[in-house]
Amino acid sequence: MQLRSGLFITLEGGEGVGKTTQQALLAGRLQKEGYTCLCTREPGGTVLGQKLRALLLHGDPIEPLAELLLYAADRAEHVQTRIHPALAAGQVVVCDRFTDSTLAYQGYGRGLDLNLIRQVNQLATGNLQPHLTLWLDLPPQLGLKRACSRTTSPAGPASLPGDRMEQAHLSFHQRLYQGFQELAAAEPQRIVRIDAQGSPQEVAERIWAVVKSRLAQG
Ligand code: Z5A
Repeated sequence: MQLRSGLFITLEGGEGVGKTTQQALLAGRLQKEGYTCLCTREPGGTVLGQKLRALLLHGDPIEPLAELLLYAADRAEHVQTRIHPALAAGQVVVCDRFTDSTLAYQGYGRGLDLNLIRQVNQLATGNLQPHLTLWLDLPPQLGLKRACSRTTSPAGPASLPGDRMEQAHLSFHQRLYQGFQELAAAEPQRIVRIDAQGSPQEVAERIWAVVKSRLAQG
């Protein structure tokens, strides 16, 4: 099934809230319903992005402003070469993290000015905004516990164990959590809170109810 102008969905939240798990479940559900889906992520949704991802998550410490600009470079390449073409082809794009992560991590987490980040986000995206953002709401302690179990999983980690963000102090993750709460409160039309507690299947059903209703709006 093709949508006239595509649908751009982003998954957001702190560490280990289940974004990657839910992205796969949502894509499976969409495909079953006949939609063509692009599953992608930031950072790392392009060849350039994979190189930037390695620098950002596993390289030497980076100054907050330089870090912000590297995320923006990843995003500019990603939007132009992957997201826009998929939307133009009428696909559903499901992206693991996007601009709200920058506000949460570089803004609430690292302390950069939120208005500066908004300007950089606008530049990198050419003002492209997600149609729907699913904020997976899980207390940071629970997310970190899940993330730790993932990094020791025999199935292998989604990102390498103990990356720079995961090693940050709990207070950093609490600031992120507050950030996502404030972002969701400020844009209730776009950002929908999803209770991320319960089994993956239970969370997937909550997500599907929201996506299905969004698809029904055309
Ligand atoms: N970042 C940034 O700073 N600025 C930006 O602008 C952007 C990103 C775009 C990207 O990491 C990093 O980049 C991120 C922010 C920063 N910081 N870090 N680190 P990422 O997105 O690749 O990784 P992550 O955010 O840390 O995600 P994650 O740890 O991969 O978690 P997740 O994708 O949300 O969860 P998961 O992998 O699906 O699940 C984690 C574990 O929990 C796993 O073992 C699952 O099997 C398990 N799980 C999943 N769901 C459940 C439920 N419902 N119950 C129990 N267990 C579950």
